[in-house]
Amino acid sequence: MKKIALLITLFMYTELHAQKPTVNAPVPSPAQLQWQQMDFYMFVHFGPNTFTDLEWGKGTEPEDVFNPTNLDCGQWCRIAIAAGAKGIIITAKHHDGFCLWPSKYSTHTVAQSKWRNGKGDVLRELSDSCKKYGLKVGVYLSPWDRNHPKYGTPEYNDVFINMMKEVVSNYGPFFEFWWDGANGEGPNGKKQVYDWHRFEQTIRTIAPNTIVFSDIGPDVRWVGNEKGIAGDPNWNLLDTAGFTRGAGAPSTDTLNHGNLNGKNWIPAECDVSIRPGWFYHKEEDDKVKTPEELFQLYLKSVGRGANLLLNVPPDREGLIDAHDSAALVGFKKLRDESFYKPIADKKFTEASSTYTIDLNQSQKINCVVLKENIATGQKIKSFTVQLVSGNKVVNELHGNTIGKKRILTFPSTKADSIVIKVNEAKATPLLTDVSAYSIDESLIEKE
Ligand code: FUL
Repeated sequence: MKKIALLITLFMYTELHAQKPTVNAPVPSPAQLQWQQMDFYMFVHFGPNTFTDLEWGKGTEPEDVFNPTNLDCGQWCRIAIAAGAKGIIITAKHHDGFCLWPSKYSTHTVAQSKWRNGKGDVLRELSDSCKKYGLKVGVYLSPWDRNHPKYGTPEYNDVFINMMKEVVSNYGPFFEFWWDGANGEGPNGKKQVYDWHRFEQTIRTIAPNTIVFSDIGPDVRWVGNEKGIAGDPNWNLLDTAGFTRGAGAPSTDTLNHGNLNGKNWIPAECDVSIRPGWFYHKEEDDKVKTPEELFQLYLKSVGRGANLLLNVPPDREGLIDAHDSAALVGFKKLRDESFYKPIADKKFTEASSTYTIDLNQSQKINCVVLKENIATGQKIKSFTVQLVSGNKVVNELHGNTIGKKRILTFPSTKADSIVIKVNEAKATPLLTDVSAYSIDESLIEKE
């Protein structure tokens, strides 16, 4: 028995020790890999709901309701940059069907409103501003449309496809295209049978490098909650066969964790609002998440290998409110102060089952950041971080997956070296980066 155990241990050791990382399919596409490095970007919910105080507009709101008195997408961009966000995704059309651009395929758009005498175009202004400020721009287009007279008939699928083509050709390229899975009733009381197959074919043809989000991808999946929290484990893999978007999606638990042996590379995105609602409501001005709360969300999203899509809704002027911008600047400051000066930062190029980081002297640390080389697949199933002081393990942390980035926080511990042990992996893994920090004790992860 003992011999067998020894042989298995030896086999596992040689499997994992000091080798080149092997490719373990599925792997990310170059566009997904690039998108995964973005970590954090902003969501903007803006439209008639901003003016009616609703979350789901009925689709019957007069177009004139939409009337931002002082719209400035440059302000959104400046705030996004101050927050360290890499891009902005806007609700170009929410469930009420109102288009923030003058669409040829709807009569419920900015062009029918009195705003700027019907000449206003939010999507134009945002895409131009993002270009100017070096931010990426993305678009949310709700397939559910409570206004469009064709909704509930096969012709509506053509309308939706035409709208996709219209926004891509006039305002693209987009880094991300967001398909909301909601499917309710339209103006004639009918639900639409979405032609997802054609929607997918269309977007792949007209925007092959755009990352497409929906509950089940094809490129990015919903994380299964709107709280901004990814699971541990968080696999970038998902099985989609037999599932559909919306009601037919995998369980929220599956979306939260992914599938260990999933057939498709579909990483998670954590969408969450800085306020209780997705749209701006004045009475929520004092309910904006604090920098500390945002930092906790960062640990639970980006810190678990997902991307964070943080919604910051502009007000009726068309500006981001001072409560939100202050919280965002505070959030950035906490990240900067925490991560700008590592106590140790070591890069690795050889795959191994054990990684040792010498801290040179005894140091107080409470945060370790690990990065797995996901270009060859996500492999690590279970790992241990040992904090060592004078050859004694003084603290030991356990985790499941690592993925593109894993941030672990723990009560401050004095250590002179850190040992990372890969306990279980799907194939020979490579940790590319291990860094250690001493962050403000009040910021360590809370349940
Ligand atoms: C949901 C929508 O119903 C909400 O209004 C919001 O847009 C959120 C991001 O997605 O499905």
